[in-house]
Amino acid sequence: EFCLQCIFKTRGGAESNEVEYNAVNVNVNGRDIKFPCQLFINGQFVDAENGKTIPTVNPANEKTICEVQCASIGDVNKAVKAAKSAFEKGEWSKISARERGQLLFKLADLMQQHREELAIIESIDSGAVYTLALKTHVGMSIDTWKYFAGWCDKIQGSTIPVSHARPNRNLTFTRKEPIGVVGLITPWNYPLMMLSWKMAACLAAGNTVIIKPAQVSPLTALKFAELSVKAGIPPGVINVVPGTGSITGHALASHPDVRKLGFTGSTEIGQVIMKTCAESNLKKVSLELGGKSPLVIFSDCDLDKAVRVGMQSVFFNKGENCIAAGRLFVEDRIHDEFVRRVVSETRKITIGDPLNKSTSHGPQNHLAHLNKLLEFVDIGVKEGAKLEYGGKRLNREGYFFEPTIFSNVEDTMRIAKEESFGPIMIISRFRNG
Ligand code: TAP
Repeated sequence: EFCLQCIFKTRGGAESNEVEYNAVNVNVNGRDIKFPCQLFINGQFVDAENGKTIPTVNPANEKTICEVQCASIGDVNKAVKAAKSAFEKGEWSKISARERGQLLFKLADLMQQHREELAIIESIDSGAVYTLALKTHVGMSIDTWKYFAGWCDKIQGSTIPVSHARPNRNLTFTRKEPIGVVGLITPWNYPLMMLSWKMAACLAAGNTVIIKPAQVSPLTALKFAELSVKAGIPPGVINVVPGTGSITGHALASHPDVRKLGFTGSTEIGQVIMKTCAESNLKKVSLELGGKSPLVIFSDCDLDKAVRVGMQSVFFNKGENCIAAGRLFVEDRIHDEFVRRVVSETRKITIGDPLNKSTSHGPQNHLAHLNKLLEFVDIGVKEGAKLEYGGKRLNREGYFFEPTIFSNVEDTMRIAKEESFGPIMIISRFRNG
């Protein structure tokens, strides 16, 4: 007989479930914080079988925070085996939907208790401004877990009134069942939130998961794994395999025992993933890819508000935001005034240490991304767009990039078509009527 109490009892009580790991200890703003840097497989933190590691760097000071174990193909195989076993015969497969919900609520509560720690880790690992990390990266993750915890016992099928083939009487109904082992591959811009959006729904439905976080920002996923043990989530239900996309991610996408793959990232890699999923075992696949959303500003707008909203929509989370406004179309009657005001307001943005509560704009997530933004600016200038403001790396340590504004952008230009994924405002003029 399996029940929540049994899980808690066999695993040492809901509050006292602890897991051992090689801790990374850091002191940030006078606060001691510890987190794991190993793979999390079958409820335990372990080293990669080949001992390979990847350094993870604090983008605010360019210093290595720690070396994180990098999962090999063999490690992915172990994680999939653990997830399959947990799904088919573990405690997870035997508890009721309501009990599953209680475990997820418990996990959300623990995230709430550890929210400041999680926000600090997110901030040093991804460059997110601490106040934003607390509210958005972590706060929205907790909300997501609570929301999906509530779904666990509400997933139901329907009965369908088909015509009877007389003399038989048929009962036709649907039953929604978990699919099994799910692989998740996430990007670096909102590490914990991406994990939460993908994983919470999977677990609520009763699946087991293996996640490969982005190699440049894996730390909150590992801290989360520690909290999942504290919450009493059984071994094998959640597995975290940091590593590279080309080896670890590919091993997950191509694994024959993974039944579904959830991916968020670039359109190019999305195409690769879809092909890999098809060629391996035709696993189901969900892709959330790039975009270039427009924000249209008409002359009868409240200009102060339009400037505020325009800046938020481009500069939020230093532009590393999948719902950022990729282009702004401003009606010609207010165009010049809009550009003047937006430049003047952008000058006032406080750029600096993301842990400092007065900072509103932190460093870009990692060096390769910063370099891509500098290249994007070069392309814009060469194509003839007008660089109104910014466009340069800041002359200080850290991957800081000036919030940037381009005007006179034509539809045919590359900067009008490609996503920068950074704080670069692309303004085009339009005539209304
Ligand atoms: P990608 O380069 O596509 O990477 C996303 C994830 O895929 C990373 O974990 C990456 O591993 C992994 N990966 C790379 N190659 C792979 C392969 N061959 N097989 C399996 N996995 C592989 O994107 P990114 O640079 O991290 O994120 C930025 C992009 O994500 C932007 O273009 C943005 O549009 C998009 N994005 C979209 C959304 C939504 S909701 N639509 C949200 C956020 C971001 P590594 O860590 O080794 O790179």
